Amino acid sequence: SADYNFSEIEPAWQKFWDENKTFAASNDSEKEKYFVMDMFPYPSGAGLHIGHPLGYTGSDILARYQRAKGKNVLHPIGWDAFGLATEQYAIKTGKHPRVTSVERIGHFRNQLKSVGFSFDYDREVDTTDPKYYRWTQWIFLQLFKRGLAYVDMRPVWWCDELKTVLANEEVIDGKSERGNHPVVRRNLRQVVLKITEYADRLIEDLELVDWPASTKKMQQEWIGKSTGATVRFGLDGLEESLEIYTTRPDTLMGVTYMVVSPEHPLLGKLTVADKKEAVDAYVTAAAGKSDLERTDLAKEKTGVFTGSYAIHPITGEKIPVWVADYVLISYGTGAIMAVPAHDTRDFEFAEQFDLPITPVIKGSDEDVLPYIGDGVLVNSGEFDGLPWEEAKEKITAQLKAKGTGEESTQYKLRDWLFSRQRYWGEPFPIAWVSQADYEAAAASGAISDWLPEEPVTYEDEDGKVYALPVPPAALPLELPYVESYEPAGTGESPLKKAEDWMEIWYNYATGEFVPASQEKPEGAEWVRASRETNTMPQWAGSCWYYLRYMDPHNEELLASPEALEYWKTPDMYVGGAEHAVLHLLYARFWHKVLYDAGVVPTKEPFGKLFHQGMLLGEDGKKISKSAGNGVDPVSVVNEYGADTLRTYLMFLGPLEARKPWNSKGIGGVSRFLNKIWREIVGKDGEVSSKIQDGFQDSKETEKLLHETIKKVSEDIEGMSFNTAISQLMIFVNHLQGVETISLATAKALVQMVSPMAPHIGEELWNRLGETTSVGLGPWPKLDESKLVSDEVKIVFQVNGKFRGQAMVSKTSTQDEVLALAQADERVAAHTEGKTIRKVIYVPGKILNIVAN
Ligand code: ANZ
Repeated sequence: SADYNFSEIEPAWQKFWDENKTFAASNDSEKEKYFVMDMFPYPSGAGLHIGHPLGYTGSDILARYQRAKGKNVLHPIGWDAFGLATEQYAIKTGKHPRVTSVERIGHFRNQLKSVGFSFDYDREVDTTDPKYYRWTQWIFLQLFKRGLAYVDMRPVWWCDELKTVLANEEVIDGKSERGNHPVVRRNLRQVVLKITEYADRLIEDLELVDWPASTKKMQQEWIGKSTGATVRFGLDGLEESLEIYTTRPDTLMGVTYMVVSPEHPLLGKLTVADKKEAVDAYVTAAAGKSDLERTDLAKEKTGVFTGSYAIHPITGEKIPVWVADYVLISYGTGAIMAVPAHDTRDFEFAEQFDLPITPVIKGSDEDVLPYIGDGVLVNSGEFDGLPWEEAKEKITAQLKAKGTGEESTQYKLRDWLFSRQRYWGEPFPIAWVSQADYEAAAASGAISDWLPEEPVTYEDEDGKVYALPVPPAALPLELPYVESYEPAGTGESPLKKAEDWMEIWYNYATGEFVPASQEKPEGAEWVRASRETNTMPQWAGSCWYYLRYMDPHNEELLASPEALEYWKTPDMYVGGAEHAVLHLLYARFWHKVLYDAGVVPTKEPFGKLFHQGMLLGEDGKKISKSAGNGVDPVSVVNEYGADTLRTYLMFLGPLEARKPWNSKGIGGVSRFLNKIWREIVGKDGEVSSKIQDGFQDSKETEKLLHETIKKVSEDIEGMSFNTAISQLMIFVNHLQGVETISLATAKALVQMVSPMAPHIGEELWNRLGETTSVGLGPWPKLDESKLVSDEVKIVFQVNGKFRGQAMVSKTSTQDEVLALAQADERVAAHTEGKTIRKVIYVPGKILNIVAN
């Protein structure tokens, strides 16, 4: 039709892309590769959120641009479909998560397609597909055999209402972040991964990646490496000593009291009879608080004196030992030496309980306490006058000589609690067996490659049980179907209900199993076993999905070595900063394990990372259901078209900026696309008569065209899409004012618009006579020589006086310039009726006519 009718052309081109697999990446290509990836969505009940097309449009523009530039582009999508969101949606709707997952994925895929993303849908991954999680389980076995997995009783936050364990980050003021329900500490058996073994590499290798500085810093702080000393203080009247960790051994002479955390194993012994009641009450109260609350600087300090004293390792003085919840059991040794003169928390505590405050570091005369800065030692006996850095070493050395302390490095990073008491997750590929059966399996050699040096065990009611890995060839270990997947109130996984799966006769050589209720099959490899009741957390599937995209249908390997070598890692990874810590840290950890295992050729999974900023509601507030300030991308597509939504999302401001949605501006972008349409399509629906094949564009048009090619290309590569669009707007405005344009220029315009607005791009490309997809290029070629103008300004003078000026070609002859000058009205007015005596021409500057 003659008019821009997005609701007609958009579905038509989407169908074309689907049918022609226009955006399929090839694993067998001579072309340079380009891998651009989004953080994949979890297809929850709510469907597409405006934040999805925001980031996804940015990466899609980049993908389309690189494809048009001739690269072999891998731009995949997948579904992070295990986890709480899907499970809860299932519980709410009464439909099994298997069913709802498939439904939600289908719905989500359709919504994404309606926005016109150039994903290679043949490479979709779904973390809940056994063909996918077979490899998630396989990677777990890699961790298992390297001794990086173990089982432990862990105090975890338990929420009765949600019937689940929560992470520290999910607990705020003793309530669940979601729903605000009360939480309690509970000891549950957990599978734990030794991410702490990789702490140093996870810090060091941040140097290898091109990430936002703030994200690198957050990773560093999360790992929280600090160096100091552990010091053992003797205890008055007790055999044990109290070990503390400090980053400031230089302040040892300023210790005026000690603190143990409420969970400290020595607290019972330290507490004297008449303090017992108060200490017990205090410990109970502390159990209900989160770490965040306990260490909150703004909160009033609380604590109780235990009645016991520690002995200072240098002075031999008696120092009171307190219990207080600002000391956490999970960090250092769970006990501290308190130096109120130089530590803010200790200072507040000392003020609160009237404990002595002894300054031992002097910066200047005006130091106010607590003084946190550097300086020299005072009130420190033999160490007086030493600069603090030197004092750290001297004091640590003296402690070491006495055997009461040594240098020590601590990390905030804890081992990764890698299990959930939930149904909708990957089953652990292990079987719990007796010690005798474990030893028999080990001796048989059947799975010796996959056994850790130290067996993974835990203490069951009936004794110790041992974890045998499922032979990799028997993977996946499929999640059994259960009717009722609601979590049990006991903290046990609903998997317990799948009794025929849980209690089994198990063949350790083949991984086969039959229900324990049946007769034991023949053969020495058949042993009695139980499955693990926990499932993996949702992080598992998202730790390695970028690798599966490279070779998603491989039945033998996670991905072929050739595919891994060719695609390496994403050249660009786009996603929200909310994943700056955990997802990225976990994925980096797994990647390094796979690197150590020789599976991947690179040390880091994501060389380049970009965070899109948060899109706020029209009211400038964070979009939320309760605020009712959401923007539904699908209704914007229906009203204005996907191309307008995409272009507008990018035009709102820098992609990385946090900014509000503004429905007022969308009409302007819609008009911009209409204007482009009008430039190319005539009133009769044919190519506009303004466009002529072979026409020589004016110098001005040529120059602006090449300026636009340069700016749009550079801006897309630099993820600066709003400025690329502005430049296109300038160019289109210019073209509007021009009578005729060449077909080549029209095509260049269409090509440059199409990464942002691909449907109108395809349509106009096609109408201009092209038969292949605009997405496959070619991208317009920049001619640098066109950027510099070949015209110069010449000033016209008559008898030495300024009478006018004009732009003329640098190659113009004197006669040509003179003709131009004489055509100028003001020059003509001063030469009229006179005789030209002489012409003085300075090329590039002036033309002076001497006349009388
Ligand atoms: C004495 C001291 C003097 C300290 C001073 C600080 C300043 P970072 O740097 O974060 O590693 N600490 C140690 N273990 C703790 C625990 N389990 N819970 C709460 N606080 C703990 O922090 C290390 C410092 O935090 C340690 O150094 C200790 O206080 C405290 F002028 O020891 B310091």
